[in-house]
Amino acid sequence: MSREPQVIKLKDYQQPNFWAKKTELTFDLNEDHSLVTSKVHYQHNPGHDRTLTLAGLSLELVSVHLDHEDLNLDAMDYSPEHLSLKDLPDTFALTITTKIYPQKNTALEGLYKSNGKFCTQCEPEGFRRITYFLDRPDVMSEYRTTIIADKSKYPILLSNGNPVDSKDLPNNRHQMVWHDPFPKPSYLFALVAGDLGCVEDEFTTKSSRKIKLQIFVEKENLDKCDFAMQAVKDSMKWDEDTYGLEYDLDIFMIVAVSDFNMGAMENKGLNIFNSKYILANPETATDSDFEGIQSVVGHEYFHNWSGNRVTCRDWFQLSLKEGLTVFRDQEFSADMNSRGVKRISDVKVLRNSQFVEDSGPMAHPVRPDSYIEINNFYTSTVYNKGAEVIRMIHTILGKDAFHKGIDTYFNRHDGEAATIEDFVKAMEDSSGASLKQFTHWYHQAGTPRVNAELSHQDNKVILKLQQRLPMTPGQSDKHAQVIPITTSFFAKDGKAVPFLYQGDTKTEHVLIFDQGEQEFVFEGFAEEPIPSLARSFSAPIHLDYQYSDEQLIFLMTWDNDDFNRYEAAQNLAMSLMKKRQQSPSYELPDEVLTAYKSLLASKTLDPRIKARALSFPSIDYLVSLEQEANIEAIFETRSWLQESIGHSCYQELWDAYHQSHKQDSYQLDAEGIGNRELKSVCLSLLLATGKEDSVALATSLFAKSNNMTDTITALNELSHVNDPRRQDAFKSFYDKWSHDQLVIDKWFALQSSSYHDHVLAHVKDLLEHKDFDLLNPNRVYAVLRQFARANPKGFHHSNGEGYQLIADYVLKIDKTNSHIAAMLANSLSQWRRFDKGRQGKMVAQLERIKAAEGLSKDVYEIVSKSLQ
Ligand code: 0A1
Ligand code: ZN
Repeated sequence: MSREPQVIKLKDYQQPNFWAKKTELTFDLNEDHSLVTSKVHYQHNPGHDRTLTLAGLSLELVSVHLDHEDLNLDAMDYSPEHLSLKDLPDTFALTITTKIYPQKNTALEGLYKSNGKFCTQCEPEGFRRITYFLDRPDVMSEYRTTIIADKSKYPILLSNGNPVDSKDLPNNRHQMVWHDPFPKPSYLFALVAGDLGCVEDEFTTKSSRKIKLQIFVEKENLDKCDFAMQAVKDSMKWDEDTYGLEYDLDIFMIVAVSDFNMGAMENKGLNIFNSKYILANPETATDSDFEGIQSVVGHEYFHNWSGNRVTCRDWFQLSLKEGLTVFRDQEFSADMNSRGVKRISDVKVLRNSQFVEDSGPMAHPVRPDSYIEINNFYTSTVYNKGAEVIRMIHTILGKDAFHKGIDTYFNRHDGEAATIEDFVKAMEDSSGASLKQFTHWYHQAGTPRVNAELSHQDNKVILKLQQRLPMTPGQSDKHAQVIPITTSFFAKDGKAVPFLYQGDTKTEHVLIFDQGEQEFVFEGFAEEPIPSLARSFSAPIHLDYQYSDEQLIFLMTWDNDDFNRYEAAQNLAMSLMKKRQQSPSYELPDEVLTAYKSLLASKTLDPRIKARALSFPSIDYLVSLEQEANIEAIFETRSWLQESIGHSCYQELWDAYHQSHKQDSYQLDAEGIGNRELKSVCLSLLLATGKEDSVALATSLFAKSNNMTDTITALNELSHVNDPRRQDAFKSFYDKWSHDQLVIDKWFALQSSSYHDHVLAHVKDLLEHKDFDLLNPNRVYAVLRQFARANPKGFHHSNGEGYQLIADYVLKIDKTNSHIAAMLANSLSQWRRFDKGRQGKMVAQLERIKAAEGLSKDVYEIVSKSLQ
């Protein structure tokens, strides 16, 4: 960085001097450059200065007209980054023409080209790469967009809203005009131009309006859109049934593109997706790909209300739309599939990314109060912890009051740019409850640690809770938070005990724990029960309760909350690993093995819950729980646990594998998905033993598989095998799928996360492979992010070469796409969690990045905060 970048602060928020009422855009799309003309009708904001300063980025200014006057550019105050006009009247139209180069735009923000198509990404600040504008979310304007392009190359021309006009022009060009009647901020603007195929369907809303649904993809992919289309219809129906929210335009369009920085984008009426979240059929996509598609399609659709109809006043309020929309998409998926399994998946994501983030130098509140680059704040804290905060409001107020609150929020703020306070106020007003203390969840970073102790006297149980919120960067003085602890108790016969609390007797109560230390007294216990606390993960906390292994086995068997049953298995695994670390001769006792065997044998348990109980906490999560983690010891004990279970339960795992393996039939339903997941976990534990027949089993599954889920299960296992069967499998996979980019991403990713001994050299080879493309985010993620995040053995090799490789690529990629470079740089930020040797090596790479000439502010923010 040549100079210290500016820090943007929430407390400095001010309304703009002018509002943009109407925006008319004309795009003249060409092969070398494009011309954009924006005619914006501005209105003065009373009481504010009469200077209008518009944001730009890498823009070439061609002309400016103020109403009808052609302004002399030589006398104007402008640069590629801004354009400023003084002493303006109350209302006026400003017409600006800019010249831009979408073909050279590798940042994938603003207008760019992907695979021959023009497309846009404007959130958060990409619109300023198109034209000079008040590119901030509180400026909402009605858009009319004209697109002009070559008719043969770009027969499809799309923008937000409804199509209003189209015509042919001379020189084989044509134009299309779109009008979006809903005022929106510039970050929701979208344009697409290309030669695309379209899958069409229809949805009839609850008020009997017919909505045309269109998914645009490259023509060879038209057969891979059915699942996504069904997800659109399911989302529309779910939002009507659950919240009474109906779609508003006459047409809803989705376009899939192959170069995209994130998952997808909710542009009004024209969602643009990373093709990974649209294209799927059972031959090319895994069960988890299908789940991802359903939840991302839902997420973007739900933004039409939580994000578009009611948007954010400023980017500090990002969680207002993202936390709420993630909560909505999580609930949608839970309703469409298994609620328990979904909760386990969501908590896993939270622990593996948000808890890790919250315990490191990038920890920030759900509503941050400052940033250097807003792109760095599309984090799991804003998204996933934000969703947990909404979920806690739901738990505390109850479903009915929560839904009333949502109604109030949308009715009150429809068409506005709102704040998190507005949301909380709507919840308070409609429920009568005070959420004042609750809002600490929005302002305080860090994962609370809750310590629980239980005592039993006569027929009473006393639960003593203590909470502590760790210090995080810039925040040392913390307040007690309101933590809902959903609680049940089990008697020795495995039944939930009805108990008396606050005048009510039932088997489950939500405790509102809002002081540093608090005692809860319950009545109705004939014997000392076993507690089941924070059921369904009722709050995003670390809960410490000293269970014995025997109690954990009991809960694994009897708890009727799917999540807590899984949780007991996780805690048991952690307890066993700890015992092994403390005493290297420790072996699994018979009771533990019997518990795992009966879990596998259970006729009633959902196979997916079985599978999850048999998969153990990730290395990253285990590291995040330690001060200076001994990663080798963590790695060894985790492998020991898998290997011990594999050896001792070999026959049971073998049997469960074969019972789940329905060779000839493939079903994309709960039973099929459950069987495939259980089969995968069994195979993994069998292979942990290294036994020859387990490798043969994986090889045979790979050879005979008729669907991508089984193929990837087998290839993943073979990827760690140190013999030619690994290379053979990868070669035949590549030969079969080299034409399909999304499948080849899997091929790259599995090799990058392999635990074989020479993986670093192998990753370097992959980076030289003819199909590797530094400009394609999915490919960069498949190789580099996968290596840094999913291969702790390779990335954290004690020679530090993994860190060096990532730093080399951060610097390379920063020159073309700073957003992706910053995400990659983040993988070095957890250095404090490791031993002194690794710390030194990670810091050296962070210092090297920080010292580089011409660093983007995205990467600068990550590395400088990591080093603080
Ligand atoms: N609002 C989108 C996320 C998104 C953010 C930034 C992007 O490009 C820089 C793209 C998408 C969502 O939550 O789905
Ligand atoms: Zn979102």
